Amino acid sequence: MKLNRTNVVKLLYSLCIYFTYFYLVNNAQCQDLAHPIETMHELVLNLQEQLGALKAYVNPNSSTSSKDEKSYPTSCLTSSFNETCDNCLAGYGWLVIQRRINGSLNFYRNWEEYKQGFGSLDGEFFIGLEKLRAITALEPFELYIVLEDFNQTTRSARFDEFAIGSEEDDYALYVLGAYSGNAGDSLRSHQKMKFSTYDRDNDREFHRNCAFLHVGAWWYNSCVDSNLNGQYIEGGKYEENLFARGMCWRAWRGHNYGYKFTQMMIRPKCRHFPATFRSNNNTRQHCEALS
Ligand SMILES: *[C@@H]1O[C@H](CO)[C@@H](O)[C@H](O)[C@H]1NC(C)=O
Ligand SMILES: *[C@@H]1O[C@H](CO)[C@@H](O)[C@H](O)[C@H]1NC(C)=O
Ligand SMILES: *[C@@H]1O[C@H](CO)[C@@H](O)[C@H](O)[C@H]1NC(C)=O
Ligand SMILES: *[C@@H]1O[C@H](CO)[C@@H](O)[C@H](O)[C@H]1NC(C)=O
Ligand SMILES: *[C@@H]1O[C@H](CO)[C@@H](O)[C@H](O)[C@H]1NC(C)=O
Ligand SMILES: [Ca+2]
Repeated sequence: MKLNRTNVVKLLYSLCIYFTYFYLVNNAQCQDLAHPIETMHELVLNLQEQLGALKAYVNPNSSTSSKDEKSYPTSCLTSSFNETCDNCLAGYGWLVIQRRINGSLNFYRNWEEYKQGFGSLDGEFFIGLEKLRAITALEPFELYIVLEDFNQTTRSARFDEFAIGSEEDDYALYVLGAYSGNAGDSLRSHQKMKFSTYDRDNDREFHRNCAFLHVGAWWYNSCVDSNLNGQYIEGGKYEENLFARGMCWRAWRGHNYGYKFTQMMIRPKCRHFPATFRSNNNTRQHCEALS
């Protein structure tokens, strides 16, 4: 995109719509905004693209929008990114943002990698904090976490609102709505915490580095009730001296158990999703059998 007069006008116009939109959302939480939101979604994504181009124009060497950047999807409503969309475990329209299946991918990574995202969409991956921020800023989202242990039991935790801050806020977990589910709420103590990686210590532990200590990356407090980006530990149970270094979720199996499968998913809150016959049997085995 060239920085000419038309484009600048377009940009300002988009900005104007952007802020009007935020005003709307903040003032009418979940009234029927589905249609305007759909339109805004497009506009905002468009705007982000234009801003990227503008940045590249102003300072060509700082270009962050590299060509080899992975095109992780932003929505499961209009597109057919079927591998990152889950329509079975918890009903329709869930965008998968994190998945662990078999420990084949290293999740002990630095800030930049967590910012950009890593892994492959059909296996283990993390979608990236920058993308997660951009998506959850668009409208209210809910979060659904699926955990499966090594005994083939599945449990879940759902939060009726979820959003993270920008990089200036270190992607803090600043919105975490009401919990429901049967895995217990092991995210609450991480609410309002900033994201930390081993090379970016934003936790509340003064003298120690939680990401380093728990071999992961998370919204560490001081330090953990959950650690889903921790080490993948075959068999689940691990020794006490490895305290909470696995992918633990304290409220279900405690600090010293790592799950076989985890999946974090988000979905826009203010939509009318079709009811689904699949949603009342939320095990991975069941979903695989259906597909
Ligand atoms: C951009 O990088 C190139 C090569 O590294 C350099 O020659 C050029 O001066 C830089 N331009 C700016 C605006 O920093
Ligand atoms: C995704 O969709 C494509 C084409 O619609 C299909 O070939 C592919 O098998 C699907 N992948 C999965 C994992 O469902
Ligand atoms: C882990 O799962 C991925 C995706 O299904 C697969 O490609 C890979 O081969 C698996 N690795 C191991 C060690 O089982
Ligand atoms: C899980 O499975 C193991 C081995 O089959 C068994 O020893 C253990 O009691 C089971 N735990 C639970 C909580 O079901
Ligand atoms: C749930 O899934 C299991 C495993 O596939 C299956 O045996 C069971 O019949 C399903 N239950 C319902 C209510 O669909
Ligand atoms: Ca610290």
